[in-house]
Amino acid sequence: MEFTSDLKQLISVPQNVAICSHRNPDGDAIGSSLAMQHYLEQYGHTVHVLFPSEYPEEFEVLPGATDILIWDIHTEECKHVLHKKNLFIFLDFNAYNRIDKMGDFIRPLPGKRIMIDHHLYPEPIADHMFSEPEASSTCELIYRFISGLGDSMKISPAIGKCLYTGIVTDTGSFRHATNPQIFRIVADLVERGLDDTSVQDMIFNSQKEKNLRLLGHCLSNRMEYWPEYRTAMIWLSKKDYEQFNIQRGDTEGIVNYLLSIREVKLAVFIHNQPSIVKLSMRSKGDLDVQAICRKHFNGGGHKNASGAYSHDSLKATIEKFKALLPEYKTELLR
Ligand SMILES: [Mn+2]
Repeated sequence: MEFTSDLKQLISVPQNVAICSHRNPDGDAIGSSLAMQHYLEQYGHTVHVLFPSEYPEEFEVLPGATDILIWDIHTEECKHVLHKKNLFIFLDFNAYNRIDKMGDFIRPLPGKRIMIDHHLYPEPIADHMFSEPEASSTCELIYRFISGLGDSMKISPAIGKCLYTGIVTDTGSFRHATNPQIFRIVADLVERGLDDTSVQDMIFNSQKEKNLRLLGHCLSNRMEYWPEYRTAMIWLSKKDYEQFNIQRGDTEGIVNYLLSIREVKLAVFIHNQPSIVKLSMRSKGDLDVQAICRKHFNGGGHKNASGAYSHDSLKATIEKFKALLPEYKTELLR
């Protein structure tokens, strides 16, 4: 990371800052946003964190989480707050369309912009762009941003907790997208007072009973496996959504269970939302699901974890997915 004097000036002189992250914020979005907030507040900045939509309930114990403004819920307050900002920091996304209507609102506003992100194909949406698709998480980049500015001593236990949340969630507990640096970073966070066990409990031991029952239903009744293509699928219908009273976030992580089958290389979770059908794909090794999502289902993300959608019916989407498998047979069996 390289820091211009203009950027150093922006950080060290108090500004009125909006930190924004993407729709359906995950652990990395919320962790990086709150860590950045706690860092900037030490310089006397006035900071608000704004998300287009709600974050999963388990993250509400992170320091500062309950003060986050949600565009879908507090639209007028968000507009009021955003009008006063002179610095916008975009974290864990790299195109205005990832923040929907909030993006349309921010785009014409004056003020400087900083982007820190690890997704592919960034759009030129900021004056200062830190785009590193090789990074494990935006939280890793925030750590490097703070320490690169010579402020390691400002990394408090609270900041450590937020950063560790994003690192653990985006690497699937250090199972993918890792690098040597990430282990050093975590060691440093622990030395700076991070209570890592409490983060693990927050993420992994905070399930509701109904979610465990839903998982059981998915694995028993909604799973298909095609060993000839080393591919497995779980699907959920609108009826399933009603029967299990599925809310936002309840299906998070279900797709990963498919990868726990030794032979599986490609995993897909296909579920029926009110107006569209959504697909979440995961892969092992070199299989690039980002390319599959992009080419066939208007989606994208990362090589081993991507999302997409379809305007076809659930049944037609499943059929389309199945029909694609022969095209990727060589890669799947490699
Ligand atoms: Mn991320």
